[in-house]
Amino acid sequence: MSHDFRKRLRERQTLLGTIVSSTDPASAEVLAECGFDWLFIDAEHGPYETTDLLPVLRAVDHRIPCIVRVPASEEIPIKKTLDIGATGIIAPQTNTVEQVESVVRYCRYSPNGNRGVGLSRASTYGLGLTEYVGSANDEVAVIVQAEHIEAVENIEQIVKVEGVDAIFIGPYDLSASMGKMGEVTAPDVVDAIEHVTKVCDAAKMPLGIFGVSAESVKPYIERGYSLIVSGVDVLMMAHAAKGMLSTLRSSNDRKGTE
Ligand code: 3PY
Ligand code: MG
Repeated sequence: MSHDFRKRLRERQTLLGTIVSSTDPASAEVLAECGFDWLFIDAEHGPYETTDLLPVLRAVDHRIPCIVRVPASEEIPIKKTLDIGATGIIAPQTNTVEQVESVVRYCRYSPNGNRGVGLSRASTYGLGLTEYVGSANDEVAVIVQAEHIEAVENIEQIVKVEGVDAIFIGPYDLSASMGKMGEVTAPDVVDAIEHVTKVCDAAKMPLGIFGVSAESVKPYIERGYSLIVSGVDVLMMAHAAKGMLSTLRSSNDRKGTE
């Protein structure tokens, strides 16, 4: 579905999103009602096949941009995800210029790439093929992840790859690649993020980052990051449930002592 997401991203607007990992469309539907600018549908770590993505997109993509993190930065998952109508993709574990260049090629129609041309939901099953192939290169967002120390080392070259719309930092994988599993605030992990930030800022390349809470991503909003991803559907449910239970249990305990 057509959205101005790519344009807003390239203008480096702040775009607030959250991760949808549940394949039940209810999860995306309820989050689409909450006022986010976009949804990050996680087919890398969520249990999604293409057939699970389809009902989620059908439920919400007319009202909110849906960017799908593909299970692998390979041609087939990228092609299928774009053909069912995703507004864009996030490609995980793109550590080298060659990997990033191939992601761009899979996402862009000729002459900018070699995305396969097929009749699919994105082109209204062929009824809108001419319009879709005419606009997709301008509208599909191509986001690659810097989430390994190798990507950090290659970032100066990666930002120069034509057709990349944003770099999305994965602090958890990055920390793991640096021998600091989960220590996303360890000084050398923070330094690596800072290096990516400086290179992207100098190249005017939009940046994104994930954090489990609002607090963890707030500094990045202030730093001018565009793609802000805070929280994961199932984890937010767990936190809300635990918070509610602890409120109920503490009022019950108080009653017991009165
Ligand atoms: C990471 O932290 O590795 C991520 O990919 C966040 O989405
Ligand atoms: Mg990751």
